[in-house]
Amino acid sequence: MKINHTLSTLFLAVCSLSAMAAAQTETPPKPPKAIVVILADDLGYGDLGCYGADPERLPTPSVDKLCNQGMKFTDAYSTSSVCTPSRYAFLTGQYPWRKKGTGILPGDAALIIDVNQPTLPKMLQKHGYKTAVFGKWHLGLGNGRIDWNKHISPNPNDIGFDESYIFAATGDRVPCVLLRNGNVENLDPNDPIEVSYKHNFPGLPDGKKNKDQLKMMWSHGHNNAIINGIGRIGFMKGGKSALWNDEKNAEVITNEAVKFIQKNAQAKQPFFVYFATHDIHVPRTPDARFVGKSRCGIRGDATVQFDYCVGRLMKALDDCGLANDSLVILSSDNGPVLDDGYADNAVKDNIGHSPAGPFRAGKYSILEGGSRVPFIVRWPGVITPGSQNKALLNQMDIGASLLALVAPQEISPFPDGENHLAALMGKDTVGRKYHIINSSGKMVGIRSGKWKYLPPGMPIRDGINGLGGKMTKAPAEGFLIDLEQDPKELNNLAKQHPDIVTRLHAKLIEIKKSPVTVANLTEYPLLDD
Ligand code: NG6
Ligand code: CA
Repeated sequence: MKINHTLSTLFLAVCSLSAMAAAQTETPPKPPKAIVVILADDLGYGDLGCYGADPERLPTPSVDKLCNQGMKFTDAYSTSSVCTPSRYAFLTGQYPWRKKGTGILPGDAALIIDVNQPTLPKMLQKHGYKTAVFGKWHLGLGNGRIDWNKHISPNPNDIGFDESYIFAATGDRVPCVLLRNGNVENLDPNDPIEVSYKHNFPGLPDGKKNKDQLKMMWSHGHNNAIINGIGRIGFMKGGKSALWNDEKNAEVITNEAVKFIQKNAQAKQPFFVYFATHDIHVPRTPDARFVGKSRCGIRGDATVQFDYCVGRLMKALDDCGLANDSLVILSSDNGPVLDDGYADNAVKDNIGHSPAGPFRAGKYSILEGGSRVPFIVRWPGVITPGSQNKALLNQMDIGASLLALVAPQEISPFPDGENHLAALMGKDTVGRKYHIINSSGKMVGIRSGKWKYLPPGMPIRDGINGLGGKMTKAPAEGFLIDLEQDPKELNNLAKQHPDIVTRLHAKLIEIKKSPVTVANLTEYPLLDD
């Protein structure tokens, strides 16, 4: 692929800057045998004991232990306040708003990561890691028209995963089936799957008119197909033997991840796990063992289930003798939400718990609650146990930072992700100079140091009930917040500090227009098997 000469020169200049940054980091430790990224779904900044949740109300002992053994980041962000763009950025190291079509995807969308794009798993593959993803994908599959009854390609294995055991989108979207390496599991060829996001199939009930068939009522949307007594987004026919069991999904996915850990540990093969748990996204369907185990309703119970899964993964690493030879990162794809479309009493039962911690709003918002997420890093022997770090980080930086760990001499192929290995190791407490805050699509603001700025007219969603949140707009002078003094973002200082507004506004425009965007044209083909 040809790249315009001037732009490619600029791109190389940017790359050499990041290579210099890598060189400035102290000699990195020997790469770990295992790298595990646990990415929860819709888990808020305040949803874990180690981030201030009351352990009596919401016990998360396994995550708290992980945190005590490692380092807790206070100022880390998901790249967007909704899933698809957030995960797109995590895997590609590119801001999602640079690319069209990275909004929340339906379950039958085409894969939005180009098979030639650089990705985190491809990079790790290249440096000797076996790579796998388990759980929620939500980045599309195939090229546009999916036949669920055949091998689906491209799939996660075409963008750098050696193994994949996933569901296509979310638990509330059809098809409600699991796919192993691009093939629907347990499918009976005599009962083929058909999926439509436009119309129902003749003779099948929908959740809108057949409420009596629902075991969990919807509050908005989620009234198309009825699968396992739950209304979903989208319609689906057939595939009965392949349907997942909502209550068992977390365990099933964890079993797969544990098997992968054991297999590779036994073979002394370095490996990478992207554990994309569905908890605590809707529909919240924790297994009976976890129901009532929190004192903040079903959302809390799903968090307890998430914590249990984390415990199992950590035990698997320990049992394989990898405790000190594994780098574990735990975070969430976006902020919290109470009512996200099902009448599951999450709002009513939440009393006394603050899902976004000290911050305001949640999922879908450009306010802090939308994308300021828990971020924990554990590597015993390398990272100081029980430490805390206020470095400004973006999940998109994980790729470039891991590259600096596994191949410090190599130039980063990630266009927007920065190398902050030093911060991950606890040697730097500053991190990014600038972080672009993204709600979804083109809704962007900027954070630098303690300042957060949103340009005039920027839509701001408030509240923690998702799409039900009240909408306002940043005023004509812009929206400038001192996050150290005002984590709830109540006091707009734009009029008092026009100089900072001008500087951050210019920077935001500069980054948005940055030629670094062309780096997604870089060929980064998959290695031959
Ligand atoms: C919204 C859904 C919500 C959730 C979200 C995606 C409705 C009314 N709301 O459109 O329930 O599925 O999409 O969540 O349908 S995410 O975490 O994957 O971004
Ligand atoms: Ca999410």
